[in-house]
Amino acid sequence: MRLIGVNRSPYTRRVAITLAGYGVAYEQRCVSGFGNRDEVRGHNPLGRIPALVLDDGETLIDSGAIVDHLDERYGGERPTIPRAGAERRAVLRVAAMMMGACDKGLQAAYHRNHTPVDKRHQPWVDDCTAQMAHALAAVDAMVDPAAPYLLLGRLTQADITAFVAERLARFGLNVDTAAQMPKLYALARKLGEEAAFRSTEP
Ligand SMILES: N[C@@H](CCC(=O)N[C@@H](CS)C(=O)NCC(=O)O)C(=O)O
Repeated sequence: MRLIGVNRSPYTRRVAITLAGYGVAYEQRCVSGFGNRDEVRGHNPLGRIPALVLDDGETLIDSGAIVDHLDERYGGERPTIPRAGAERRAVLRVAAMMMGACDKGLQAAYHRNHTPVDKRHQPWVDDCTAQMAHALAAVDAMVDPAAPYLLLGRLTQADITAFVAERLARFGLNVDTAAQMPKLYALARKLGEEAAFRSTEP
């Protein structure tokens, strides 16, 4: 199995953490959508990472679809997204917020990185960053500092997506998460010490 993408991408890291959490052996090809467009398009016509090339050659694209497959294949009774019911809806709600937060954060970063200085529109960057910050604050409010994980007392995609979104906000957009979302910041630091998170550090 080969993971296509660099772990500084929150979506790729999400998949890498999920693979590591399940103890699945995989190789990784560290390419980025912008830096290695042609190679990435060979796996995903959209030119985006991550992609996951399975052992039989089938290629999966988009972190959500990849995680869905990993849960089906390796999740057993404890998939990272529960299979049905209220628990599934709760995890999907957090994951949707956190992946959406990453989308907004990257829109701001792409604008900053790909727009000539005289064409930059700071209100747009500020609006994207505010959307990301509001979503992170909503998840911060859900954190119980006494609990090891956000939901269900075990690692789910709620934690994994919150972790990657917090990191993108902190390191990619200079959001002071320690001050603005202190419980989420503390949870992310705690998760960062777990093997699946540590071993996928970019
Ligand atoms: N919804 C996708 C988003 C993937 C995505 O936006 N990846 C970024 C890297 S962080 C990318 O490849 N961007 C290049 C581009 O959009 O051209 C997922 O969850 O996998």
